[in-house]
Amino acid sequence: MSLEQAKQVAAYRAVDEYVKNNSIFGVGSGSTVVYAVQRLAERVETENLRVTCIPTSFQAKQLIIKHNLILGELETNPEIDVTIDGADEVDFQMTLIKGGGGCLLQEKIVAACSKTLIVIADYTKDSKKLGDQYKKGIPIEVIPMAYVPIKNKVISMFGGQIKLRNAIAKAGPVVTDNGNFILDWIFSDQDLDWEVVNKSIKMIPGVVETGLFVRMCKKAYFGQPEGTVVER
Ligand code: ABF
Repeated sequence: MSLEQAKQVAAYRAVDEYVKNNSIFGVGSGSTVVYAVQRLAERVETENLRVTCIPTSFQAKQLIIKHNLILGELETNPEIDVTIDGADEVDFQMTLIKGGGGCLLQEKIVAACSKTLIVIADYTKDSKKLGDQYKKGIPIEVIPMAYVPIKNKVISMFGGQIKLRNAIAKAGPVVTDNGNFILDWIFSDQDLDWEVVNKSIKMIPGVVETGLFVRMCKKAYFGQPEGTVVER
């Protein structure tokens, strides 16, 4: 089975188990979520479900529109029943690294408004400790004018290295859906207390959000190479 098929089985399983009729559904971002929206569209068609979808990014909004699903917003639907989203890495404590695709801020806002956050991923995202699998570090969304002092502060607090995320070599920094920059923090200590790290980084003026999701995720579905799904 390909990696894409592993993503698909995880996504289908999560949508089948968690999305109910007359519910508000948070739509995550990334390549695995594409399969979740595809499955939701099939179920809406065959089971005549009414599901209002709240996007976590421009990409998610486009997916909802493309599949003719009901597009909602937090202003009118501030309480979400379940959100299904991808992740870059999930550790044994269910701490997530998210934001490899640059959508961490809206993903975290939507997750925080959700009664339940479910992660869907292929087996490469399943990890004992953060950093075992994902080597690109923890994304930190920042106000552009503050990226250098934030970078220095994070390194002085927790060590490691930080890179400003660039769109394409020499084309300039990635700009998020919210007009901010992203720093990728390659941490060197895998035994940090991620809750403390998350809170400490968020206290730095100019930090908008981190890609660390601590105690937010209820369950993860990992699609396996042989086509099964492992749940955590
Ligand atoms: C989003 O998509 C991000 O938080 C994460 O970076 C990424 C997961 O990617 P994929 O599903 O493409 O592997 O959920």
